[in-house]
Amino acid sequence: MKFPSREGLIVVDVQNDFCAGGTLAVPDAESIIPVINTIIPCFDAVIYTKDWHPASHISFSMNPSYMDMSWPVHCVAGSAGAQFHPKLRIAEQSIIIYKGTDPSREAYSAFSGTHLEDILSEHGIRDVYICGLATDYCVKQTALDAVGFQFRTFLITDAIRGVSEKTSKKALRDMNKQGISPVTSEDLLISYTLFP
Ligand code: VGL
Ligand code: ZN
Repeated sequence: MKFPSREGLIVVDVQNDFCAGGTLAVPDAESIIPVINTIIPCFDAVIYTKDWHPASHISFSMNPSYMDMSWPVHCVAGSAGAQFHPKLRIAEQSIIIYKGTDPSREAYSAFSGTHLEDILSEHGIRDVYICGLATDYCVKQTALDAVGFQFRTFLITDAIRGVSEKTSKKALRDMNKQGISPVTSEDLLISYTLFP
């Protein structure tokens, strides 16, 4: 008998510093939170990632240019800016992944320097659905790595927001080229209603 494939949701970096009032606020970031909250029950497992940098992280700059991947100080481990946005629903028995913890290395992907691949495999998850912040950086790299690790990878297009429109458009093209399928929260809710 074939095991059914279990489905995991990866919620990337929905943290205060990436939302309005944060040090690296992504435009319109908060509008994805109610969308994410409604789809959480559709999944067998929910993995939340946190950008979690030491105060001396290599990406931090007093004069950040963004385009060269230098950023203002953000998501310092343990700080208020690194906490989840207070409106984000945290599923019961959720898994939290901390990334970017090495001071000398940038790590956009949730698989980079973490045990995420093992955790997904241990939970029997072969299909991963990705949402969160930011489309053009951590969402993109997480999705591309998921494909690289042979997960069937989906992008929830109404539950992501990017730093810039131009780089987000390119990110969507790059992800599409690698076989990442776009879905909407509505698709997920409909199929969950039909096949709970
Ligand atoms: C991110 C820039 C720097 C992200 C994290 O979550 O996309 N972007 N650190
Ligand atoms: Zn970061």
